[in-house]
Amino acid sequence: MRRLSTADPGFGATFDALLEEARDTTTRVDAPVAAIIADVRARGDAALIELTERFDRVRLTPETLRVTSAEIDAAVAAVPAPLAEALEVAAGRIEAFHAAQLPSDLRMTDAAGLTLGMRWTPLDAVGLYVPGGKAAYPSSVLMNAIPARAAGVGRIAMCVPTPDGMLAPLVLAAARRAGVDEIYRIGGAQAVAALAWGTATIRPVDRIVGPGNAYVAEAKRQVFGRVGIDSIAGPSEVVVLADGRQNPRHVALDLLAQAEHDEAAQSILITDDAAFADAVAVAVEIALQALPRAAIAGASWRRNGAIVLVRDWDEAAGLVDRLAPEHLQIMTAEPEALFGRIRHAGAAFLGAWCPEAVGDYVAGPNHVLPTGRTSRFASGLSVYDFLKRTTWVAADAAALGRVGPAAVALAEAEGLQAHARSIAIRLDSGQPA
Ligand code: HSO
Ligand code: ZN
Repeated sequence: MRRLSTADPGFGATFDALLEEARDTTTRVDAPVAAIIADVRARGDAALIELTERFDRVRLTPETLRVTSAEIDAAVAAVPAPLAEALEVAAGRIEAFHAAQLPSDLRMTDAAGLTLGMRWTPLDAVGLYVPGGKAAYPSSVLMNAIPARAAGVGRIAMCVPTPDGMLAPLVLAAARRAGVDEIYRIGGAQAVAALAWGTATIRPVDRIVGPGNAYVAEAKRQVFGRVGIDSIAGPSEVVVLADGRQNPRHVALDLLAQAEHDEAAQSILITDDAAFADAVAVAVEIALQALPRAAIAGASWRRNGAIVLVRDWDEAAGLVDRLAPEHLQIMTAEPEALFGRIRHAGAAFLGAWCPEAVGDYVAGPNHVLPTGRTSRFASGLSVYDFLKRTTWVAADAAALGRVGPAAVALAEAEGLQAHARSIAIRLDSGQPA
């Protein structure tokens, strides 16, 4: 963990170095991924079955590739009631927030008499990748599938690897609650290839979303263009802005909640109170001793963590914009006013009673967010990721008469005579037919 102060003479250079540090150390796997995609394209289900036996030690047939609805029923029944209720609280709240995002179509008639519109249409089919093993987060199933459903996507196909046959019941229960019943027990680059290109048993989709390991991320990159993809998620980040009136033990756990995701995660505290900074540093060490994931959280905190002392909140706001963090927590006297002075963050959590973890599960907004400073130009997952726009124009003879001559002039300047004449012929006749 680094301690920085904006009052230090070398602060500018140290902070620049912090911004530039590459935390994502994933190895390059483009060649093996290209080979897997080519294999799935060439041999379809047979390739999926072979690769799944090799990587997940599971023998499938074309009949057992897909999880049956009886298996999903059994998984739902296996979820203890309190967990099922928690899943319902989360799903209901995520659903309500995403349904509220649905945009309306645009329609306007302008001074020239043209009617202009923009219409939203959901995607036909979406593929959802869910990592297997320990990283199979049921909350992420909800966060990816519910917005697609809310947008009106007709078909959602989910892929989840089942190493040694293991499939968490809560993942299936989350899928069922989110309205996903087309689930395949395949993972890795082969699953992404199947979703993009289709096989005899898996129909192709139009867009693939969901986190995955380096192979999955690279496969998404390679199928991009044939299908749409979401942004490639890097290690998680949080910036906490807290004044000296906050509870250092609360802030310590907020920092560690992010750190426990991944050794490459980054947690940064920005405060205007030096004694508070010391207290949080101590509280982190104490809290670490009681955490089951202390090895991961501790490594993340030591390697990538930072505490930055600022002179005032304006200075803090400037630093946050340069960090453009995935998550921003603001624990000051007037969090909303301070938030108004910050432009770049994937998602913000305002006040002492709003830890980021509440947003990971039950608040309602999405937890799939831009990482690695990309909140400068990117946003979290929403219904917009599952909708597309079609613009439309309607004109009558009078409207064409008003705007047509300008188009003819521009078409002629571009040397495109068919363009020019397709308009001019109508202007000359004064008749649409
Ligand atoms: N904080 C993670 C999401 C997550 N947390 C899933 C718990 N489960 C990235 O936003
Ligand atoms: Zn989290």
